[in-house]
Amino acid sequence: MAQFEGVFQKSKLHPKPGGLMLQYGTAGFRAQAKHLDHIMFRMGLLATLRSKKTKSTIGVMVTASHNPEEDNGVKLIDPMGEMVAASWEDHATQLANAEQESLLTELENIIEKETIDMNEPASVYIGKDTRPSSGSLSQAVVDGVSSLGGKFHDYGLVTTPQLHYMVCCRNTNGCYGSATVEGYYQKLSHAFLQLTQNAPNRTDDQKRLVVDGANGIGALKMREMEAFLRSELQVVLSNDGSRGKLNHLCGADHVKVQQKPPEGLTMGAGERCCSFDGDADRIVYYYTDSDGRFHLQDGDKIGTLISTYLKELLTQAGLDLQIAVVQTAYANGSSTRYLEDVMKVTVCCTKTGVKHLHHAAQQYDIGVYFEANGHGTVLFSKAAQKQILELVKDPNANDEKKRAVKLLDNTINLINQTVGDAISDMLVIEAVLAIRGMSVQDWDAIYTDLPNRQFKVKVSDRCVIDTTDAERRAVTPVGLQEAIDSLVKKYKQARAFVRPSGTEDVVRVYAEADTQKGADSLAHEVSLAVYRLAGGVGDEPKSLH
Ligand code: NG1
Ligand code: ZN
Repeated sequence: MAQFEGVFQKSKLHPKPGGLMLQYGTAGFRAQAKHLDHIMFRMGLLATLRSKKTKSTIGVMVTASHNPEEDNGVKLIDPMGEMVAASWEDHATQLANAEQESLLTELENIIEKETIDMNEPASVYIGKDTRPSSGSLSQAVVDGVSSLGGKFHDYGLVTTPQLHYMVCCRNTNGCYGSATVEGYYQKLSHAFLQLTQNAPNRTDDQKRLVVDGANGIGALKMREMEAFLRSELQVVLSNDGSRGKLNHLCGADHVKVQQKPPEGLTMGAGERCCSFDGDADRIVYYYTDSDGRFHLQDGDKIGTLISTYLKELLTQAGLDLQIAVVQTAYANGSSTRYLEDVMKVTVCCTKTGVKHLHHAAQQYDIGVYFEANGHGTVLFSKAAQKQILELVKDPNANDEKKRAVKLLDNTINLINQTVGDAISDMLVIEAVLAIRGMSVQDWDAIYTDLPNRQFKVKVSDRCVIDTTDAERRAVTPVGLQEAIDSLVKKYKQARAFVRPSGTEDVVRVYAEADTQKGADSLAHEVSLAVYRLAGGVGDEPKSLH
């Protein structure tokens, strides 16, 4: 234990409140910021061990994404920029919950289980969002890394996807790009400018985009990036953090869940608008029509737009690559039907949580994955990228093929393949709309969403709900699925499911039907079934109407 004396001494400065238990959930640890100092120190320790184990740089991002400003959280990033391996999530939970006196024992358990050579060097990249608590919490991560003798690079304020990008750049020795914020802007803007050359004669109106920065880090980074885009995208930035509170009545999550525009945004009729979330790894688009009706283009519409565009390019380029769209149970039924029946692309459904979608997307030549809430990206297999690059260089390819494959190549460079990225996704969408000469209304008209509603139900223990079939059916408690089935039968084109949240202490209820009234009423009836059969607490769920 002598080698860990420094850790032991330092850990006293980041004591764990006795009895506090937290779990590494869907998106790392999340809680009120005041409970997280010891977690950050310990995640600094764990990232250092992970770095020694993988002989690579590991990332630690301090953020609570779309949660309220008072919360905070932390996510670990693996060598290729992906979420940390599942087995290490368990180590994270163990280490986080060890009482002060057993911290070193827990650390040694992990070292032993993973056969880590402590003589290996370690390198950790650290980033943080704009929350007031993020500064001191990221300092606690630094303390953790240094107390185990690891090296760190603190990028300070960056979006979550920027940090994922840096980690990937570092571990591919620059093949993915240069590991600086400037390198990120250069790579993406270069690809964007190349793509928009295929859409000449655009008016300033067409280049204009209203962006809701959720009063967070995405707004700061958009400002920095603007000059690189050379007016090919003319961003009108709102909720830039100069006045409003982070994620408060704004941001992608608010817009998606409330199905209405954020506050603090001036929207002209028909004007293209988008919202980032608090750490800029999610995006949704929207507009209001001339009757003042709000139209949302969520992750499903984004996935559809991008996969349709890519499929068309593959056909033009004559490339035989399999493209698939990965969704979750929250995907609107209309989007799934459109993709399968009209576009004839493979659709696959996974459990909620980016890591599940990411993993499924890796199984295809081209895997487009988006959660309905706007988190997503596109993965190109190594073989697919190789075929595309070879065709780019092929002197015998005809003009149509050449044009298509160049577009594919630039699109690959514009996409942040490590993780969903609001800025990168926004640029891809803007480029696709420009190249295809589509307005936001044309995009919206690809298919019509089924009306839907999401509710939350508080229960005493949300773990009593166990699900199967990519969370579309409840296995326990007894009788719940039967109750849902018979409720669904009462409505037309209806579907409903329930699952315990991985980020909040609630059960989530989702319903869709042929009318909004039907979806609302079905969601309410299912909420009541959850409340009654799964140990609801507090007031009974109330009807919206
Ligand atoms: P939970 O709380 O497990 O539903 C939410 C989102 C996920 C994902 C994570 C991480 C919904 C219904 N769920 O998970 O899609 O984004 O947060 O941020 O939107
Ligand atoms: Zn986020």
